[in-house]
Amino acid sequence: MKIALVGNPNSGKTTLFNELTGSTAKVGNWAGVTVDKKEGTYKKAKTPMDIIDLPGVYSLSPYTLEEVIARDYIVNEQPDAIINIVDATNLERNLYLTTQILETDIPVVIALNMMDVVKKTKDEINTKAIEQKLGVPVIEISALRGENIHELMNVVAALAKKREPLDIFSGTQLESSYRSLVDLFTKHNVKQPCFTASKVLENDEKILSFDEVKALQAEIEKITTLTEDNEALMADIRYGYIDEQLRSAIKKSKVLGEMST
Ligand code: BGO
Repeated sequence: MKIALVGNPNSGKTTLFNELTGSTAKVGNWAGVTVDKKEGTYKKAKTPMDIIDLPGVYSLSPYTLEEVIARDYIVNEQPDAIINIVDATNLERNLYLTTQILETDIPVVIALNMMDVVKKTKDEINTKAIEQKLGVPVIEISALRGENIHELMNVVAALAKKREPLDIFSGTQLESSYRSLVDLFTKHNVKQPCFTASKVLENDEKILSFDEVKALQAEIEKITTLTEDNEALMADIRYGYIDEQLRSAIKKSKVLGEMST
């Protein structure tokens, strides 16, 4: 089983990777670039799992080398599962990446890290509510303290082969374009049609330049007009979704709530 670790910089990805792989870890480079590629094996499962640590990213946009490496790996290499490590002390920001990962059909477990810090601040996170809203397991961990790691990996081992992609577009002004693009890409066997549709709506030039997408340019233009405003509009839709769906699952302690306003 091939498992990819994906998360924001500073979410605790290296700490979790080291905890999972120990002395099996090997560091190389991603092909042709000087970005670290770390791989290792989690040996404590019934069947050992290959763990690959993708570069820390805030988004699956095409702007940084790290983002391109992460998303090319997810779309082209199709890992068996993704562990999306999320910093629980900075949930809304981290979930921006999560919504993009969930637009693929790859099985995902969210590892809600830094729970030792959250418990100290007395913030409340309703993990079950997040699971229900996002449709994937959410496991509270502390990578630093090695807490709940085995439970996390048991859940990873039990994941199904495919997952319904997340749909953040219901009721938004891009809903009908999104649905038409998904239909178009599905019909033409484009990889990860939902993720690709969402990236096209972001006016993502790298995705638009892929041969399989470029070949459909005329049909895409019939469905939607892409402008420079699309990227900001998509960011609003993503944060709008996070806010609307997950507001009730996160309760900041008074002190922190007051500090953050
Ligand atoms: C420093 N709990 C807590 N409390 N901290 C954690 C946890 C957790 O579950 N997981 C990770 N950290 P990386 P990326 C540091 O390095 O794994 C901490 O970028 C410090 N360093 O220890 O590197 C972890 O790979 C000095 O903290 O993240 C690290 O994703 C003072 O989160 C940081 C304080 O973890 C980032 C912390 C010199």
